[in-house]
Parts: sequence; C-alpha cells; structure tokens
Amino acid sequence: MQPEPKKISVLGPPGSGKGTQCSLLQKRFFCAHLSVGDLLRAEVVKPGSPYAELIRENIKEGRIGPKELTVRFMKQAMDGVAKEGVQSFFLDGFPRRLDQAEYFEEKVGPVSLVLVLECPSAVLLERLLSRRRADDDTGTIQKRIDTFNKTTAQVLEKYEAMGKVVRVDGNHDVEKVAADIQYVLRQAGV
Ligand code: UP5
Ligand code: MG
Repeated sequence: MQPEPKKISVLGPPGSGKGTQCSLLQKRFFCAHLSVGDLLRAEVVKPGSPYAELIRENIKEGRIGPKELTVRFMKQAMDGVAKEGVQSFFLDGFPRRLDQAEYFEEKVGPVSLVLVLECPSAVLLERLLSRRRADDDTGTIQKRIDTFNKTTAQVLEKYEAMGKVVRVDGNHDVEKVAADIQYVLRQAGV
C-alpha cells in the first residue's frame, strides 16, 4: 500500500503567488493542488448553499471563516483526489488561523512542511490591482494583508517552533520562484 500523501501547506500574503506556484508544482511533482480560496469561491456560487452569504461577507472583509467549514471543505477535496501516484497535497492558503490549524491536524493529520512565499507589500498591491478578482480592491487587499500579518503569523510561529517552515523569495519572475521552490522542497525531502 502506498503511504499517505504528505500535507504541505503553502502560505504567504495575498498576491505572493501561492496559486500560481501550486499549479506549476502540480505538474512537476506527483502532487495535488488544493486551494482553500477556490473551494470557498465555488461554494459562494453553488445554488442554494446555506454558507454562501457568510463566505461572501468573510471574503469581502478578508476574514478567515469558521474552522469547521474550511476543514470540512478541505477534507472533502482531499478525499476526492484519486490517490494513485499522489505523493503530496499542496494546501494552498491553508491553514490560516491557529485554531483552524489545530482542528485540521486533529481531524485530518499533521502538516509535514510549510512553504512560505515572501513578497513586499508594494509588489503584492501592484500584482493584485492588475488582476480582477472580486476581492482585489484596495480596501479588501489591505484587510487581507493585515489578516496575514496578524492571524496567519501565529500559524507560522507554531510551525516555525517545530522546524517545519521553509521560505522562498516570491519577488522574482514566476520561473525563478518555481525553481527556488523545487530546490527547497527537494532539500526538505519532498
Ligand atoms: N503573479 C504571481 N506570481 C507572480 C510573479 N512571480 N511575478 C509576477 N506576477 C506574479 O497571484 C496573484 C497575481 O500575481 C496573479 O495575477 C498572478 O499572475 C501574479 P496568485 O498566484 O493568485 O497569488 P496568491 O498568493 O494565490 O494570491 P491570492 O489573492 O489568491 O491570496 P489570498 O490569500 O488573498 O486569497 P485566497 O483565495 O487564499 O483567500 C481568499 C479569502 O478567503 C481570504 O481573504 C479569506 O477571507 C477567505 N479564507 C477563509 O475564510 N478561510 C481560509 O482558510 C482561507 C481563506
Ligand atoms: Mg490564491
């Protein structure tokens, strides 16, 4: 029987390139890319979803929603992946709050490694303002950055203390960042 896929968390401020890099990694490693933001946005447009309004409001405010909901969505998505040949799950933008991280580990299992993409705020703003997602207006972007600095920072501290964090400079062109990520992941045995 093949071992359980490793759970690799990919974190970083909004616009640091989590989604971009995870979709590249998916093609280059034997892994599955699961984006919590994409799962939440899919729920918002699901007809009759009882959670749509709550999620829409949280996304607009850059707030991290209830842990039960995100962990359930993430677990369902992981269960839905055909495991054949999948060595790792790349958890894009997850976990984002300490209680959510602890709840995930209790219900699903430990995170093996946390990859953090670093990028200066001015670059994040420039990238996001030239994209056109619904939460890419200046006010919401600032709230998302604040949430990362205040709330997700505590998740990083937790995993830092366990020696599970690796960092990559996301402020280079996409291919250079991808090459640097591949290097640190190989070094970490992924
Ligand atoms: N781009 C990417 N890399 C580049 C590079 N190296 N050079 C130049 N341009 C680059 O990239 C953003 C833009 O930059 C794109 O246009 C890309 O082409 C360009 P992307 O890869 O999308 O960056 P990413 O880090 O994924 O940014 P994203 O905006 O998705 O990050 P967020 O963390 O803000 O968004 P997410 O979708 O994860 O979460 C949205 C909201 O969901 C949260 O704010 C929160 O309200 C909610 N949420 C919860 O409630 N609970 C959760 O657990 C998680 C989220
Ligand atoms: Mg993203």
